[in-house]
Amino acid sequence: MDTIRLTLGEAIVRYLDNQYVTIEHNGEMIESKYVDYFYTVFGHGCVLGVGEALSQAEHSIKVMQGRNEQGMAQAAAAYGKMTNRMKIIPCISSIGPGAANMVTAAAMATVNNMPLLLFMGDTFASRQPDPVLQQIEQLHDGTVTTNDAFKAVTRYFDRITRPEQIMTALTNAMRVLTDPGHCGAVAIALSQDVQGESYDYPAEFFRKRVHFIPRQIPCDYEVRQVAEKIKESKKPLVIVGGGVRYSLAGETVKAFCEKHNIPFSETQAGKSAIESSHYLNVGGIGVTGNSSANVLAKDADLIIGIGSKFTDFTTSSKWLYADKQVVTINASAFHAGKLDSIKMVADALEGVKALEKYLDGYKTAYTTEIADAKADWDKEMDRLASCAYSEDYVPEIPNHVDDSVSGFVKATGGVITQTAALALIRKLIPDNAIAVGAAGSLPGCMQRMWTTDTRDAYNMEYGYSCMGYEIAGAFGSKLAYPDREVYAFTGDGSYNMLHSEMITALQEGKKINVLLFDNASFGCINNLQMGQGIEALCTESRYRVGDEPIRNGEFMNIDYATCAKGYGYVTYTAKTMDELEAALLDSMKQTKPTLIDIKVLPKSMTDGYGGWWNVGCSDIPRTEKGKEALKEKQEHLLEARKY
Ligand SMILES: Cc1ncc(C[n+]2csc(CCOP(=O)(O)OP(=O)(O)O)c2C)c(N)n1
Ligand SMILES: [Mg+2]
Repeated sequence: MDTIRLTLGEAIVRYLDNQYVTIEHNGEMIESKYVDYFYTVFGHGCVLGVGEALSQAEHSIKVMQGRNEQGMAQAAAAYGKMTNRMKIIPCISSIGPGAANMVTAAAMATVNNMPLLLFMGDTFASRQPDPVLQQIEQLHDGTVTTNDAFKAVTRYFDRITRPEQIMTALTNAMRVLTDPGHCGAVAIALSQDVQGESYDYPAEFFRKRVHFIPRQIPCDYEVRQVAEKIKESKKPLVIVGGGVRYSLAGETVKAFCEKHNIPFSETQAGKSAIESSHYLNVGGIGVTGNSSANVLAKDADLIIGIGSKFTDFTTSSKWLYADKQVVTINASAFHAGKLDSIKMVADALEGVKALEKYLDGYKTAYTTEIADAKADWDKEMDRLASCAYSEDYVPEIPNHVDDSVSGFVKATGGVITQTAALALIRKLIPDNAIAVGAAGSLPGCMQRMWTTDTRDAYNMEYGYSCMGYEIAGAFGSKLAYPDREVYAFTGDGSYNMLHSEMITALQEGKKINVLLFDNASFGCINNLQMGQGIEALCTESRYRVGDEPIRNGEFMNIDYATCAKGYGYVTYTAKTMDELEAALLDSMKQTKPTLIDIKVLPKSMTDGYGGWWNVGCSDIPRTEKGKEALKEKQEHLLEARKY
């Protein structure tokens, strides 16, 4: 057997440089080199091991310098998503805190089925330096390190204490990363000393490997079962989930819906699989959905979930259509089996294609309902787009501290409403621009209001809704699509949580655009708090008055444009719609990254359109509003699906 003597670090780099993936689409094989970039935050736990190999060994991988491990790994996960899982950016951190910083990102990737490969420095296998700097030292178990925290949030975890173990670990990593149904984060802990230890690896291990991403073919029995339910139904509604995007099934699902006249709604992960302007596209569904999708969902007699995991919030799955039959097409038997469905375990594209055999001349009984629901929503969109501040302005969200709006205007001078800002941004930026977001009130507004006719132009991380993904995710999206404008839609809360990869974007010469919606609040959480009758507390950025709770003071006015200017971003402050328009137009002419600090009125985000979800609340409410909230919850729970 031919062997080659390499250190563990060198073996990892050489192996990853030789991986390719391929998927069949429209009769052609699409092949992609799997690793073009490697992302690092070096520390003593990795700089001399894998770091040495990345620096010295021969390879074709571009190595990037991360700023914060969570941001780095979130950018990498976004890249995996936006390349439709055809590429990854492996990340490496040091031991201890560096590794711990990646746990959040690993969870986020796993929840969203995004491919993410993480390497973390670990304690010495030899135990000679015991404790090494940053070692946790558990008294009850000598084998536990910080890295054990990854076990709860990854689809595969391994710990390497001998250099030859990496061969099975990397084989398993590729299995998980290319698994269409259960793709997620892989974390491989590398003992600090072992990274530099060498081994006679079989040369065969490093040959070019092309990993075929299989399309799960459904079994005929399940196809017939699902087809029967569709044929019995007069008013079905399709939910397009992220699986439709990953399997490149947008065109197929669209043709299916056209042929049978079935309206389709979209989840956050499914948006931009099919064009927004399509006459059957009724838009976002669920708690963050719009009226057209939610009205039709209530009226439907069958829900057809394609590539959706039915998260309660985005699909309102346990209430909106609690009494309706659900059929599913999903590459994962786990997700397909939810909501007591009649399930078809299949790739979205193959599953939809297979149905045709049994649907004969099936057509739904819809007449004008779809167009009517869409027309109603279009009217509402026009209203939202024209919401403007005035003396007698009434905010969209009814529950607020008396001076929430006036106090904000006084402190910042900003008078822009969030809904009008979104409509203007949509009008001005290119249709193929990629919109990236994750948390706060923006995802709800955008699932309702954001439209695009360009594939893969929307990257909303709403499985984990992790604050901080917005900017990191924008950078990852830009690496995937260097020729398209990319916009991070972030609230002030998310911006403050994490924006460190702005510097990496600058360093890499990648233009991202940060749209910072500063309402000086954790706006959506303040809405939830006050909507349940709880007095505002620590959800608005107000100065503390004496020893009083953070509730009544003046609003803080932070000049984010100046902060970002210091990094080297081209920045703008927009307090009026005219200023926002001018800033957007100018930012499109720039080649450097940009940031617009948009001062948006608190409470000016969209309200609900007929969804409901169960949030834990006190069963001994102390206020009238709290009593109402509890009563409403109990009533809804009676109607809700129990499992
Ligand atoms: C990492 C993380 N921590 C906490 C939360 C809970 N959370 C959700 S939204 C939010 C506030 C968001 O504020 P901001 O970004 O300003 O958005 P707004 O609601 O004001 O639009 C918080 C704290 C979260 N989603 N992610
Ligand atoms: Mg905010």
